[in-house]
Amino acid sequence: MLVGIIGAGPAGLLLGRLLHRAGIDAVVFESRDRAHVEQRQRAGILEQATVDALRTAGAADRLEREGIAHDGIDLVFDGTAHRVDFLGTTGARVWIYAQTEVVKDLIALRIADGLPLLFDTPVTAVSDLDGRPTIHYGDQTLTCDYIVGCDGFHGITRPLVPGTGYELSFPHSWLGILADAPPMHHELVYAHSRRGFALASMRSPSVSRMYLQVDNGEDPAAWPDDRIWSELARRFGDHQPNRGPITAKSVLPMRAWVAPTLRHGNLFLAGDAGHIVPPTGAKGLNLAVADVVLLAASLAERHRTGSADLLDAYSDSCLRRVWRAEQFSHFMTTTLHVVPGQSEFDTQLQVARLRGIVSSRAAATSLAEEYTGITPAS
Ligand code: RFL
Ligand code: PHB
Repeated sequence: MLVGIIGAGPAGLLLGRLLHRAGIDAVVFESRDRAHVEQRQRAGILEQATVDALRTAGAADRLEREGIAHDGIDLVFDGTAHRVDFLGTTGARVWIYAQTEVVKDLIALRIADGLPLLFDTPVTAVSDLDGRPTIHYGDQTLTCDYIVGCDGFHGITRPLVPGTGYELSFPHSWLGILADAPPMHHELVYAHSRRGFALASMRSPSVSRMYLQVDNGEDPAAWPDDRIWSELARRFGDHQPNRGPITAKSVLPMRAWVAPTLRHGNLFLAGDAGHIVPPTGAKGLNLAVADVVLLAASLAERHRTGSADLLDAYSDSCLRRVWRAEQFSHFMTTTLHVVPGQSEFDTQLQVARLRGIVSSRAAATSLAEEYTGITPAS
């Protein structure tokens, strides 16, 4: 069996690794160069199931050494911090280990194994999806048994499944920064304030990753470092950021989108090609990993036994989990952000909802289950 994988993000790289361990050949195509793929700043939080998948794939050696376990988060509202205990309520935790590092680890393994990974090679088209599907790149083609679109939200495969997707845009964006400064707290801090949302995350004991709600279309150039630090300071209440040199600054729009199906003939979609969530729930990377774990098992069953039962169930199984994650990400986003022109009534409802979470063990447990990803998909 030969599988053509389009995209060397976490989805494509992990799928390639899992297929290799199941004795299935794959070629991974990536439009960008290696340095670009390894340096693109993205997710930071791994669920336990994601860590387990990387361990099973034999790709967690550095993660075991450098990953930082988090047993809860702080929620700030009305200027006061309240802890939500994940470990105590659910027995589950999450891990800080940047997506850049997951990607570097998977690329290094694929290269060490001598397996095909073609950088600077954009796939321009795919054809014959109902027969022997074919990948077109440069002036060449590769005919496969299956093609998997792991080419993200801006790739070429997302529009190829039948039907139109389901979309929601939010009336705000995030300004994300990296700073050479110790994290302001040992766990993540999600802050609701009348000036808008803020999030304090981290990449290491000496590097902070922080996000600030800004208007859509905001220019990062309008945010000199001093303005960022003073705005963060106003939004975090009890906690105060440690200042340091800002080494990266970008504005990210917030959107949700779900494909109607993750399959068209012998083309499957996985990761951001099939669905995106607003980042407030920290779900995107974890969903991408869950997709390819299931897809690899389904292709392996097809390869080993000839049965297509798991492959036929792949899209529905994934989309059930995706919609649960959309629901949680939407809840976190709408509870914590202040939309332009929001009434005081709505702000009071948000604060009451947050107070409800931190004052009820049942409500806190529910948030912890959703955040750590231990809720069953169905
Ligand atoms: P990716 O990572 O976008 O990779 C797709 C790859 O496909 C390549 N490509 C092509 N290659 C060949 N031919 C073509 N025609 C191609 N078109 C595109 C691209 O160059 C790229 O290398 O998708 P993948 O693998 O599905 O991974 C998804 C994750 O990257 C994404 O869901 C997360 O980053 C989302 N996300 C978060 N997820 C979490 O689980 N936890 C978090 O804490 C979290 N934080 C975040 C996030 C995303 C963010 N941004 C930038 C939207 C924080 C942010 C700020
Ligand atoms: C991150 O560390 O980049 C991060 C963490 C939690 C989120 C989103 C992003 O909800």
